[in-house]
Amino acid sequence: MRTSGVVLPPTPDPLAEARDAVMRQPVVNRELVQWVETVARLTQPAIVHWCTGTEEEAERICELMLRDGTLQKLDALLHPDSYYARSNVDDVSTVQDRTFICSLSEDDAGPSNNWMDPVFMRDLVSRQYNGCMQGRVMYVVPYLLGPPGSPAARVGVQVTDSPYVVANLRIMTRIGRVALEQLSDQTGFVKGIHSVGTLDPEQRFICHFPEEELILSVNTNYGSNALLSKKCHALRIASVQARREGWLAEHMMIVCVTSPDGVRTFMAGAFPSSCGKTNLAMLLPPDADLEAGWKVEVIGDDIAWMHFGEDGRLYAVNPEAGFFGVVPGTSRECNPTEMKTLESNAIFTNVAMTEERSVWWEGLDGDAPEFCADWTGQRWSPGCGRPAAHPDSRFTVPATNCPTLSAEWSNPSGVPISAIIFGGRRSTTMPLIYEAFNWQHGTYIGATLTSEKVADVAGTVGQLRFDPMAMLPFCGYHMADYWQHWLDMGRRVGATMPRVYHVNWFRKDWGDRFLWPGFRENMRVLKWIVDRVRGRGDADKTAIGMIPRPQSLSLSDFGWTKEFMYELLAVKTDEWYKEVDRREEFLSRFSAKLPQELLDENEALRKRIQNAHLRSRYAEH
Ligand code: GTP
Ligand code: SPV
Ligand code: MN
Repeated sequence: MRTSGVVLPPTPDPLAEARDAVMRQPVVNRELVQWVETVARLTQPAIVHWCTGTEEEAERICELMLRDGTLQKLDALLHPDSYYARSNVDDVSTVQDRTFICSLSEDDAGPSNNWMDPVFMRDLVSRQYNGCMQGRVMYVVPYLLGPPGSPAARVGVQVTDSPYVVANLRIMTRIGRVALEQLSDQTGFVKGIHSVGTLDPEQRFICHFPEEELILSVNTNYGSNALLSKKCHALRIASVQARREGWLAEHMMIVCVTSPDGVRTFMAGAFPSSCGKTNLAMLLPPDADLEAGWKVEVIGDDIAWMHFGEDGRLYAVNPEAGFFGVVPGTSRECNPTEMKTLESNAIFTNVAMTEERSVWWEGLDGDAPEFCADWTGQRWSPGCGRPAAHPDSRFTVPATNCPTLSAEWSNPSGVPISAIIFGGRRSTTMPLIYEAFNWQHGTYIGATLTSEKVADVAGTVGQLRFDPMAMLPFCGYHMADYWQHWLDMGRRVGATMPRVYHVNWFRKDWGDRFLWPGFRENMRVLKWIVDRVRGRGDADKTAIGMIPRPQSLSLSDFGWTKEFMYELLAVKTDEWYKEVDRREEFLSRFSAKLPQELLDENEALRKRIQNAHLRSRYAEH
């Protein structure tokens, strides 16, 4: 019996091979075998390849892609074991308008999701799948989300005709044997089918069937449209499971902050896409803090699954095993740890490639190359008027590449979370940091999280968008039910919820410059949070929440003026009046199911701002 392999000629009966391959796996799950057979009958591949996750398998798959030009090898000295890839020019980001929640009831998807009838959608996508893998390989990729042996871990199986997806999934999750080992004949698993198809953006569909725990994706080969383990499974499907089972599946990074006395504080942080999770997770403390013994370590950079422990606290695991991070803006100056993480074993997609087979992007340290090939393959030179790297170009690297990866990252029990941090890009209104009064207030702060749009291809910069808990594109069910679930979690008997914070690294001065240096200096904010959760740290009670006194952030060593610190931490009532009105309008879009508590919080905030305004007027006279 020959082993399955991508370089071998087509077998006459791919299904027989699938059956044989799965019989050689440690556990046989009949449902899995039958499902794979059904998919193969529909898509008609020449070969069915069950991924085992070995080095040799990865090498063979990459070899195949080097030959057909999907991948290019980067210079072995500059970027050991790293590859360069380009996606189709109209397949470059996740696409909200092609993403569907196909729950049985439209009301379960809610106003912030695109809903489609599950029977209609399954039929439509199945027609796209019909014979779509003829003459090619169908890869079956069992993957594990979460640390092996963890009660929080879940299995998914993605069937795909894209070797590029297999190579990325292998970095992003634990694939092959380790996943099948967690799968007995009784355990359920999330099913995902993906085909590159024609890449026609008009026929692109990313569909989620929460009741069936099924994901269908077609005519795309980029990012989490195609790597179904990430947003489709670990957030959209998992958020539905989490609600049903009493846990949280969140778009959050996870870090461990160790203070000089050796105490570890675990924090989770939800920032909308491209707003700083990876950078905060890989934060290198300023030299003075390093010398004093402070340490920040990564547990996750994008997704957190949080379950109650026996002590009533929330314990987080990172379901992923790699980072799929934003490239532009990454530099040694801003984030040396992130740059070290990228040194080897990386796949870069949609950045620019230089003559010496190195990569380049906007924001990288040093000068731009005289010329290079841009993300579309065209000749590029500085000043030509186009970016060389696509604004959402990304890298894929194994988590173990990161020099500051915490030993706790694969702890099956997860880590106890003391603080949840929300933050978006706000040029006004939001102070550097504030603390919620309690869980309900924190839930309200998360539910009304906003961010200004960054420069993208559509070119609508600066527009303010609500992105509740950074989950707007990723919540697999009705947003108001999701807020209710957050409130219910806090009311569970014996629950000790984390404290909740809101940060803003992006407040600007009159000259449109960032007030705050950000990056390594964000450590000052993390240290204040550590102080607060340990019952210390000075704070003033304001209308919006608890705000640090400037001295408790030790800002004076910046040599900044009082006025400057005021700009950074001020709560300006005129700005907050507008904010409260915007929030009311946003919350009311979820009217029928909206928890009353959130409206109450908004009204209470309005009153506190009015009172603060009156007090300040009174003080003036
Ligand atoms: P997703 O992977 O899309 O979920 O994004 P993310 O939240 O992990 O964002 P990431 O850390 O990759 O940051 C995205 C962009 O924000 C990059 O261009 C960074 O340079 C920029 N950024 C991150 N942290 C800071 C900061 O503290 N200050 C400033 N000014 N920019 C920052
Ligand atoms: C995000 O957009 O939040 C990402 C990138 O992390 S992707 O996984 O493609 O959605
Ligand atoms: Mn993300």
